[in-house]
Amino acid sequence: MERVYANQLNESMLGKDVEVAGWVEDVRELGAINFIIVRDVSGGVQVVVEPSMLVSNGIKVTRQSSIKVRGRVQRSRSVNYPFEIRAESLHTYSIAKHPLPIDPTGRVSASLDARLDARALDLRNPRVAAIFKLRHNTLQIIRRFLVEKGFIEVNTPKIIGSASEGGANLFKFSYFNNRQAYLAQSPQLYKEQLTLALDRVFEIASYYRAEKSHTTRHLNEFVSVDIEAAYMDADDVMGIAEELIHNLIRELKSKCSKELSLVGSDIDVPTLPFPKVTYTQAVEMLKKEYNMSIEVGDDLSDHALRLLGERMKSFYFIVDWPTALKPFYIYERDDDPRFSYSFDLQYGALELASGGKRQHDASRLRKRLVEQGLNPEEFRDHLKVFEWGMPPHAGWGLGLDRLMMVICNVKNVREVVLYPRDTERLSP
Ligand code: AMO
Repeated sequence: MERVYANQLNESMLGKDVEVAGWVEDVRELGAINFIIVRDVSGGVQVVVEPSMLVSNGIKVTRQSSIKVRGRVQRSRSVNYPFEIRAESLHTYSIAKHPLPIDPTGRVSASLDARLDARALDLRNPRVAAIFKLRHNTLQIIRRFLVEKGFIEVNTPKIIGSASEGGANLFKFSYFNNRQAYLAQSPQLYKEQLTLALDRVFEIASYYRAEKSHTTRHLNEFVSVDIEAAYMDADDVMGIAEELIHNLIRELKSKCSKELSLVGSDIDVPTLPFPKVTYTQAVEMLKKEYNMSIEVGDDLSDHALRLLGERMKSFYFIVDWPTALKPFYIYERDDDPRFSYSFDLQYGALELASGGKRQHDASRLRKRLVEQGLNPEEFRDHLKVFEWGMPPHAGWGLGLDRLMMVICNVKNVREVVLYPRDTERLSP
């Protein structure tokens, strides 16, 4: 008999025999007649069972045990379940051993740490599962959007021989003879090189940063959506970012309204174009309106971004950052090289993405490496590509985990990552 999922039960199945498989969410023993709620990934179903069915090899079937039920579909009197199954047989695959570390129904609340320690079980909570269904849909929609825009999906190495984002935050390891190796902080150098022949590329992958700080938005391993496109400039790729986010939220709202409401998200489809503030305007605003002691050239601190986020609560870009604050590969503005064709995409105080137009001239790139205290020798393999007819190009990297925080309306990035890695967490 073919397995049906809880959400597939319908009028046409009344009187027919079906089989459902899942876990026991609830048991209500009312003497001669017992009800259990069997839940699977799609939802819950009420099952009427004989008391003897709830014992397997002399052991009582507990909540969360994995079972299969076969029986006839009938109407139910329950307000929550229009149909129920009168069990003809119940097979127990495995008994859940109590006490369990958390209650995945959410009736007994648990700390985020306790939930992460029992993540596989935590995912049986429909609210938590909804986060990861939204994440899955987000990935599907982003992939489709970028492919439609002519981008080719690529996979670049995560074990690399030179820093992609400069010296800080690198995970180093010694394994390869006479050669220091690193875990990739981003696909930056490769995605740029690939524009030479493939024109438009994107990659969705995990990256690694030795972040020492323990915040609600930093992890040591995070997923980034990266794009890079030949013959585009910063404005072009900002346009792609805002269109992507606009389409994504619109599609999620139409396809995943159930999941959005389960996670308590009421995100609106943002209007296009997203507002743009130049870095210099942001600094002036912070000085004048918030009396902050900040000068042009200073980085925007968390505090500064929080103040800006109070005024700009949704998506907006901060553009034209000082060249010195941006990595070596960013292109200086033609009209004033102290500033660059760069941007950060913000959601209120939260940085979601950064990007810009890239330096495509080999000698200027070499000069920028030196200015940033990096050794051009270590970038020899990268620099030589720039002597093979490099096109002008631009791109961005969008933190998927942070984007999911915004979509799911959660404050801690760990909520939207299955098995987060941070200075305090290496398992499960
Ligand atoms: P950047 O370093 O700003 O840019 O990273 C891009 C985006 O990745 C996310 N992010 C993180 N998310 C969680 N934990 C972290 N430790 C973490 N670090 C970064 C953020 C951030 O905006 N190569 C450039 C992008 C480009 O220019 O194309 C880069 O990596 O959402």
